[in-house]
Amino acid sequence: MKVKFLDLGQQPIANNFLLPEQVDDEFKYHLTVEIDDGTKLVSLGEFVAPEKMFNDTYAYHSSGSKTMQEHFKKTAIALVNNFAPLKVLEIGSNDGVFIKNINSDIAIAVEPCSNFADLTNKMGYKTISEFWTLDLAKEIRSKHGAQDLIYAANCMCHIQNLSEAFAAVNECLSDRGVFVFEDPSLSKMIERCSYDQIYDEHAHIFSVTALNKILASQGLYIFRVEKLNVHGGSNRIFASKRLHKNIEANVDDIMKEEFNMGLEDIRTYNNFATRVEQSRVQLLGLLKEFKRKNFNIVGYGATSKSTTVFNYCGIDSSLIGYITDTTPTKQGKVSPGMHIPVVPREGNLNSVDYAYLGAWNYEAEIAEKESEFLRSGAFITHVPYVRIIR
Ligand code: DWN
Repeated sequence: MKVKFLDLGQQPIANNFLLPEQVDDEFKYHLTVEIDDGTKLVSLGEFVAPEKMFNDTYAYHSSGSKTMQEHFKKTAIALVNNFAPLKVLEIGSNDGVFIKNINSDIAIAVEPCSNFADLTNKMGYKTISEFWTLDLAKEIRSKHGAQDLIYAANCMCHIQNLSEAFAAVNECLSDRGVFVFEDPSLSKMIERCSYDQIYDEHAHIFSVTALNKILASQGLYIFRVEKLNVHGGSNRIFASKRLHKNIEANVDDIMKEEFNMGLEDIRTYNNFATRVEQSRVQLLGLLKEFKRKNFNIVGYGATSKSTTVFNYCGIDSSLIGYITDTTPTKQGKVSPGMHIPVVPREGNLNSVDYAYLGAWNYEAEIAEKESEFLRSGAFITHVPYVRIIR
C-alpha cells in the first residue's frame, strides 16, 4: 500500500525554462509524495512522461559548478584505481563531466537527452541516446560485452520503473562487475527540510533501506555505502551480482541509522510535511517583509530545486525580480511556472540587497566567489531552516 504524506501542489517541469512566447500553454502536474509501506520506497504520487523532461532541450549541465567537476574527477580516478575495470558504462552521462575522466577506449555511455549525447559522442565517447531499459541493456551486452563498472550519478532516482532499471543493470554487468550509483539521500532531505529535492525528475528519493530491498529483488547486493556531501547530502551505493563476501559494516549501520530516525514510520513523514509548510510560511514572510522595506531581492541559481520552492510558495517576480544563472541556455528565458526572468550573473548583483540562493548546495563555492557581494548584500536560504547568510 502507498501512503501519501506531502502535497506540493500544481508544478511545471522543473527544468523547462521558457521563452516568453511559450508561457501560455505550459504543462503542469500535481506534485505529491508517498511511501510504499512494503519496500519503504519514497516516490512521487504521479509521474511525468520521461520524454517531457529528458529531451534535446534539457537545460541542466552537470559541469556547471567547480564543486561537481572536482567531485566527478575524483570519483572516476578512485573507481578506476579501486576496481580496475576493463569496460565502463555510464548511465545518464549528461555533458560528460564524469566520463571524460575515463579512457574513451574502454567507456561507453547512455544519455537520453540528445543535445548531451551529441556532445559526448563528439568528445569520442560512444553515447547511445536512449532511455535505460532492459532491451537496451541486452543490446549493449550483445554488441559491447558485459561491463565491469556501471556508474550512474543523479540518474537512477530519475527512472520510474526501478525493477526494470536494476534488472537491466544485472543484465549488462559482468560477474566480477560493480554497479556504483549516487543520488540525493532521503535521510538528509528529511533532516535538512530540503523539500526542494522533490520535483518531476526525481521520481524517487532513496533510502539505503529501500534500495537494499529493491536491488536484492533484481539480484544485486549492496556491499558498501559512502555518504557524500554533494547535492545537499547523497549516498553512493556499491552493489554487485553475488552477495559480496565483505559487506562493509557501515551498510548495516546506515540502515540502523535510518530506522532510528524513523524512516519506516509514517509519523516521520507527516512531521516532515508539517515542517515543509512552516518553511513555506517563514520564507514567504521574510521575502514579503524585505519587499515592504523596499529591499531589492533576486534569485541566485535557477535550479530545479527553486522551481519547486517558487511554485509551492507562490513566489513570483513581484518578490524576486530576476534570477541569475551561469547556464547560457537558461539565460533570456523565464523560470518554469512562476516565469521569473533568468539573466547572466555578470552585472546583475550590483544593487541587490538579498539573493535567494536556489543553488544552496554550492553555498561554500558561491560564498567564496561572491565575497564582494557579501560585503553589502546577503543570501537567503530555507535549508536547513529559513535564514540569512552574510
Ligand atoms: O538530479 C539533478 C541534479 C543533480 O541536478 C537534476 N535532476 C537536475 C539538477 O538539479 P538542480 O538544477 O537543482 O542542480 P544544481 O546543480 O543545484 O544547479 C545549479 C544551478 O545554479 C545551475 O543552473 C548552475 C547555477 N549556478 C550559478 O548560476 N552560479 C551554479 C553555481 C555553482 C554558480 O556559481
